[in-house]
Amino acid sequence: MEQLDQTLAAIAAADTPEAVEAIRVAALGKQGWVSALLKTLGQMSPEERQVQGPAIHAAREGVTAALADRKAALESAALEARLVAETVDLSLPAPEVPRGSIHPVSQVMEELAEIFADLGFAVASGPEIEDDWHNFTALNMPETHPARAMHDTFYFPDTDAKGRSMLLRTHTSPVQIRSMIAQGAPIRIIAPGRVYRSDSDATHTPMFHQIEGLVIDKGIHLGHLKWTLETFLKAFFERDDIVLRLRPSYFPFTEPSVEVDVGYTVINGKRVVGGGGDVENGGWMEVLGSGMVNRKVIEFGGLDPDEWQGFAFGTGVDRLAMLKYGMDDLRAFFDGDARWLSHYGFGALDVPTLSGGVGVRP
Ligand code: 2U9
Repeated sequence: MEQLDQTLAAIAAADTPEAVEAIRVAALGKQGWVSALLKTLGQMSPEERQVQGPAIHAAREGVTAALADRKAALESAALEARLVAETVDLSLPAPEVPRGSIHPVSQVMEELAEIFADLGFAVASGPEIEDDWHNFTALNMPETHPARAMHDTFYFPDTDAKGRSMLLRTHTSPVQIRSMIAQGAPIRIIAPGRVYRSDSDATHTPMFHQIEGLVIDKGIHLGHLKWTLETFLKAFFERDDIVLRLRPSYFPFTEPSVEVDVGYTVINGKRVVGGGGDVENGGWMEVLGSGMVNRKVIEFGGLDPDEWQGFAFGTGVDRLAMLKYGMDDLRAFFDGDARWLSHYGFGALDVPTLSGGVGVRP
């Protein structure tokens, strides 16, 4: 078969995968010569077919095998050529790696999540753009409540479809309201996140980070609150000599309300959390607000306050970070200064764990 010899010669001479493919199409493709020969079998006499049939099929198999061999040979030659051409110089210096660090706020949020997870708290989140019902009304701050004015709220110009004023949440409390409504009781959550107030000086930024906690169950009392906060502060500041002072206070969402001070000791002119209190080189600083959840707030959350009680607390994450890691200007937290970030930032592998200590420095 002349065509077979020509095709086999062409395959042997083909030096690219594209050339091999072109030969395959010319021989085995729909319009190819092998396919044309196969079609002639139908018109042949049985005797003729007995001779031609095996010959044509043998030609097809021969071409198919030659194509596969040539393709494999070309591929292995191409791989060989790449392996020779591509070299890695292991003596070269390592390439510049992207430099970055975990912001102290992120690190402290992780530490807090770790500590509270160990106490059985889940992390809840919610929208930063809120309506005034979830941010104020449900927290026992009706429209005329003076606390609304005190929050220096950023309002949006338009209301939502239900006619409610829209705003940037002034605290993370609406997250707990949404959780109560969505999941009912019992509840044990922390809500960390960004909050916004129109306020700006050395100790206030228009955006800051809060963490709030909420426990709702049967028979919850102030003793549970005190134990939880003491356990949390000991784990966070990694010292056992943490002393708390609970002072009566007022928040619309809690009744009674309690402000929590922690004892500090003055060491080299700096306040260090731990010890302290009413001793000569010490004092008290406020670190948390808290209280028993107001009955009205439990009702707004869709629960029966005669059946369910709870405690709640709130504090500033940025301030906790400053107290633990010794920064003195809150504004630097949000300047994005690379030198500040490399000094105070954490390595990506410094994952806080209770077993390894939640505050290991790089
Ligand atoms: C629900 C019920 C009660 C959360 C609470 C505080 C006290 C508090 C602020 C202190 C200064 C945070 O950093 S700060 O701005 N917070 O004092 N927050 S009790 O009470 C809640 C929250 C949600 C449903």
